[in-house]
This record gives sequence, C-alpha cells and structure tokens, in this order.
Amino acid sequence: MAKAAPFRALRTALAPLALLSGAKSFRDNPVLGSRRLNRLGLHVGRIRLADAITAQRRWRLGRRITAADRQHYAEQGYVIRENLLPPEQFEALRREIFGSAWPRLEMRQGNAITRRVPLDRARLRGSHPELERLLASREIRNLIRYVAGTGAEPIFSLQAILAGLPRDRPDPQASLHADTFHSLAKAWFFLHDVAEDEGPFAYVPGSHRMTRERLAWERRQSLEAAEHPVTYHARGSFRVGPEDLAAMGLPQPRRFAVKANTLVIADTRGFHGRTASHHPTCRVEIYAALRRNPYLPWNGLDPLALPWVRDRIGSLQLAALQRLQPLGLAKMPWKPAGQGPIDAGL
Ligand SMILES: O=C(O)CCC(=O)C(=O)O
Repeated sequence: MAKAAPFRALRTALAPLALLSGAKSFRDNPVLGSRRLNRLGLHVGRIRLADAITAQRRWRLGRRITAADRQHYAEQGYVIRENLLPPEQFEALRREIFGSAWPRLEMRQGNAITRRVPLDRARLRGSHPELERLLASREIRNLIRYVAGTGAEPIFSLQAILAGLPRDRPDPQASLHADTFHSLAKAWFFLHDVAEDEGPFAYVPGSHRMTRERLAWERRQSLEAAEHPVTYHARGSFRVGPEDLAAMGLPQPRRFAVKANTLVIADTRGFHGRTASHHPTCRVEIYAALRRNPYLPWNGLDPLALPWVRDRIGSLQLAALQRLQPLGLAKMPWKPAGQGPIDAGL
C-alpha cells in the first residue's frame, strides 16, 4: 500500500496533463473538478475540442460503413443489426459458447453481477471457429469504430449479466447515465431473446449529440460534480433524471427488448443504462468496448492493433490492470470466479 503514495503524488502533479486525455473524474482530479475553471468553461471546452477532433476522425472512418448506418448513428446515437448471422451460423456459435467451460471473472455492482470472459483470438483458434470468425468480422469492427469515432482496436468479451439478485442495493448501471464526455462505443450481440422484464439495455435516442441544451446541462453538472454524493457521477459518469431529459428536449429511453442474433452498438456518451430487473435474470451476450484518448487526431497507430497484441488483447488488458492496481494507477474490479459455463448460477 505504501508503494501507492509516491504514485498518487505523481498523479496529482500530472493532473493538468490529464486535460488532454480521456480522464473524467471530477472528484479525483483537482483541475478537472475545479468549480472556478469549470465556470470559466473548462469542461464544456474539453467536450467541444474532443468533438471537433472526433468529427474529423469519424468522417475518415465513414467510408467503411453504409450511408444508412451513418445516418442512423447521426440521428439516434446507435446502430442495430437484427438477424446478424445466418441461422445455422448463429446456432453453431451458440453451441460453441454454451457448450464450453470458460475461465470466468466477476464484478458485483449493487444487485447485479457482471460475469466476463476476455476473448483472445489466439486462445479461440482451432477450438471455437465461429467465435473466432465473429471476432474477425470487418463489418462489426468498422461499425464499432465509426460509433466510437476512433480507428483503434475494440476489446471483445463473452459476458453474462446476472441481475435482479436478492440484495438491498440497486444496480448502479440501472440509473440512466452517460459514460463520459466524449464518444466511445459499447456493443452487445445478444445470444438469446431479451424480454422487457429481463433487464434489457436502454438508450435515449439522440442523446449522443451535444446540443446547446445538453452543453448547458453539462456545464451545470461540472460545477457541482466533484462533491456529488453519487460516486459514479463525481467520477464523470453523469446520472440523469426524467426531468433533465425533458428539459434537454430528449425522449424517454428506448428499451432493447430484442430477439436473439441482434447486435446493438451504442455511443455511450449518450444516456443509457440497464433496465432494472425485478426478478433474477441472466442476459448473455458477446460484448465489445472501444474508447481512446479523444484528442488524438489520428485513427491508427494503436499499439493494441499489432497482430500479436490484438490476438491476446483481453488477457493483456487484465494483466496490466493487475499490475497497475497496487500502484494506485488503475482499478481492478474483477475477481476470478472459476472455470464453468457462462450462464451458470441462477
Ligand atoms: O448492460 C447494460 O444493458 C448497460 C450497461 C451500462 O449501462 C454500461 O455499461 O454503462
């Protein structure tokens, strides 16, 4: 633990440098959290600059996807593909996933558990051909990159959300929120039907756009965020209520109660969350996430895209978290949960 102190001091000294990164915590960074600087426009300025740079990166990524997808993203903030795979291919994929034992990690948040298995292409090779084929899909990568507004490498996992478990504390992901101040992408490829009462993903259409009303709301949040009682909010994932949505001219969230074989890719700087489950549920999906420093002007030059690294990206990310956590430089919320089926335990 004592080892962490010098690193914390270093982090404080470097706090101003975080301005040109994806750093988002108002509570942990005295510069980002400064009411005076945010009154002068720091937070809104970071959003505007990130958006200008992201727009030109996204414009260059645009030719790899269809005009219809570009338009759908621009209007709604997400793209969706129903019946992504031909039925036989989807069934073969399900057999591979539900017929295997996986090295699982778990994280508990309120009354929900996120269970994850990092998917390394190197480890799937030969044993899980359908999964490997899906992860190699150009179409999916291009869509994720466009939504995230960066050409970097998405990280794929197998994921089960066990929600509605008997516990007092609510699932923090079930309150509508924006993940951060700049574009990023999260993707869910659902492996079975998700019913209305089975904790579907929810997204407020159009909430990825930084309208005048949204920027004014962001500015107001930035003045108080460092002291906000909700830790997630204080760390830059702003929570939003129904009255705020109405004041920003935004609709209520759309719930993605969808059929199996549906892919949803959302820019989660838009308002989103998990619909609360009122009974125990288990949602299984292939999940991907992509976020990168929003101030980089280029799309490529991603060390994670080097073939050797890319094929082991999930385990490398985990190993990095394990090493950085004791130094106070990263949080490692994942705990090993043994080898077994992804959907076990309900
Ligand atoms: O699992 C979901 O449906 C949404 C999770 C979420 O809100 C998040 O990852 O930020």
